[in-house]
Amino acid sequence: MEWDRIRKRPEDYVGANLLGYDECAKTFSWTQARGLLDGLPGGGLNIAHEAIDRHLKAGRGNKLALRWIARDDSKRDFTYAALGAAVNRFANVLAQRGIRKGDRVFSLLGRVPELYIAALGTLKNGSVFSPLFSAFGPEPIKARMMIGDARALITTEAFYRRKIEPWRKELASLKHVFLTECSSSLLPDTIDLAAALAQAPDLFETVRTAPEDMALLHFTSGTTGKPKGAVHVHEAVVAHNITGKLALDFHPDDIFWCTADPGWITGTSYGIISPLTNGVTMIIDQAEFDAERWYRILQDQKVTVWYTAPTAIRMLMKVGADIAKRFDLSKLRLMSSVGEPLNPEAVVWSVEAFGKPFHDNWWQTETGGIMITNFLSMDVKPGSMGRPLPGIAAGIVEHIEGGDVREITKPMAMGELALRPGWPSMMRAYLNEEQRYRKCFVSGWYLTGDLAMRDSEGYYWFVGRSDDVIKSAGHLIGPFEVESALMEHKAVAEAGVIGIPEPTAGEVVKAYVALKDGFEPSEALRKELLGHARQRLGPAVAPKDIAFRQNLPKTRSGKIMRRLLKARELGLPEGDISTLESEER
Ligand code: 6R9
Repeated sequence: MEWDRIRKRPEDYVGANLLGYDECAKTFSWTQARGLLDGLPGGGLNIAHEAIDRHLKAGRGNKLALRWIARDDSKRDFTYAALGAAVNRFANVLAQRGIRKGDRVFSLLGRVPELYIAALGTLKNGSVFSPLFSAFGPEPIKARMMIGDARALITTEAFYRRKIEPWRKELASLKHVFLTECSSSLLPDTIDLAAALAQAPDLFETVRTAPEDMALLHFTSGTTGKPKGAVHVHEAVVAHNITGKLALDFHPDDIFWCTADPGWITGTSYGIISPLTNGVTMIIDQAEFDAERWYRILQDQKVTVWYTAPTAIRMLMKVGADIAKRFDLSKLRLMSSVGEPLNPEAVVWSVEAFGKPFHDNWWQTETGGIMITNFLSMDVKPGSMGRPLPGIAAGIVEHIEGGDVREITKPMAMGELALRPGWPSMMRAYLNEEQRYRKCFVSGWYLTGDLAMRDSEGYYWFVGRSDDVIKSAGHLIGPFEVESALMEHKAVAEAGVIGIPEPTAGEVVKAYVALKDGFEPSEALRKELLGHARQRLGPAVAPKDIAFRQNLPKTRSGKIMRRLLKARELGLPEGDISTLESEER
């Protein structure tokens, strides 16, 4: 098989929503895309209305909206009507307690029905939904809920005890904590969500939100400083809806499975909103990755469109294509992947295992929706992220004097991936961080922080990040947050954190630590620090390895040179070290 190009034949994309890329890109308009949705009277727009009520109005209430598969394989089905009723109950639960438009409602949940009900009920109530990753430890949770001014939280009793209760008193804004999976005696200052839902009415009139009202708050990490809260508004639903049609090729009869964690933006944009606005049926699996289980779900649920991530694909590769062939996966017509570089081998392997390629796509927390993709109707070039969505103008730019950037049009020239701002799901702010937000926009471009190249056919190729942010198993990790947690330990004087390549997760977190006087490196201390970081940060963020150093390389202004730590770890050239202050002793 050809490695550089997987050719699509017309029978591979019969009935695709996007046919003829150039024509579609030329005639596309966001106004038209907005016209596919209902809106609210008086020019309003509300994501939950578009995801549910629009279908109920059109008589599609009996359609299956979601099938939830529990860890023990038991199942719960929700039609659009049943989901709508549960969502209304949740919105009433919020409204009854004085939680209003603009108030921030956080979730710390796995993939359970309450997550979907809470997300949509929050939006319907005009409040702002902010999902957290349940593998976070108390520290990242606290930081995000403080920045976000959390007013309410939905979580399990077990998470609450371990991750919230120890510091809850420090967050005065947090007035309401709703618990799922409660034991018989309720903890003080908490509300049993099931009981509250049971007594709430199942009718609720959608709060009149305007297109520019804040709807979602998604946290992301930078190189320095605290996590950033990317603000998204109700108008984002225009992009969620149309990108679902164009990039994931949603048709009404599709059965869609998005494996993303709910704490990650993919879990909201494409794990909740986009499939529902498109009226498809979603499959939700509570359990973690397991190759056989996944193939069984694809087969038994007759999944037609599947959205997953490179780490999972590499784990499937490890167990081999033969297992895939034991299952009937003939219903599967589109497989997509996002979050990290998808290696060309994985794309080629997918053709062997499934008879069709994975379609890589690219986007970010900040962009709210898919920006670049390999379309069903286009040849796939393994290793490339594909081409920009209609309505999205992308470019490769270089930094020039005076702080400006300019576009490089030469094919395969490397530069920073940039986008022309203006699509509906673009973040509107980093919450309370005007300066950090403004820095993303230069010379009329939004700078993504990723390095990439574009070939002569307009396909984009990912090169790497232009900053020190780490992507491990699809999750963005800010080195500063990890360094700060390590520095809290009494033995640590300095910490530098980098991502090092690892075949399955893409990158894993490694920390370098210099000790305070009076402490000596030892295996026992190394283990203690690993444990400390894991307890504070949670397993998804904590370093997998820690190495001791006498001193860490720093710039003259005192910044730890993570780039140099990385070059040394990997045996690469050290590059420009003119700002290095002192060599390690
Ligand atoms: C949706 C999401 C964004 C960063 C992004 C880039 C990396 C995402 C990628 C990819 C290579 C792809 N990334 N998709 N790198 N190929 N197809 O992942 O959002 O968590 O904010 O991460 O992930 O570095 O800038 P987020």
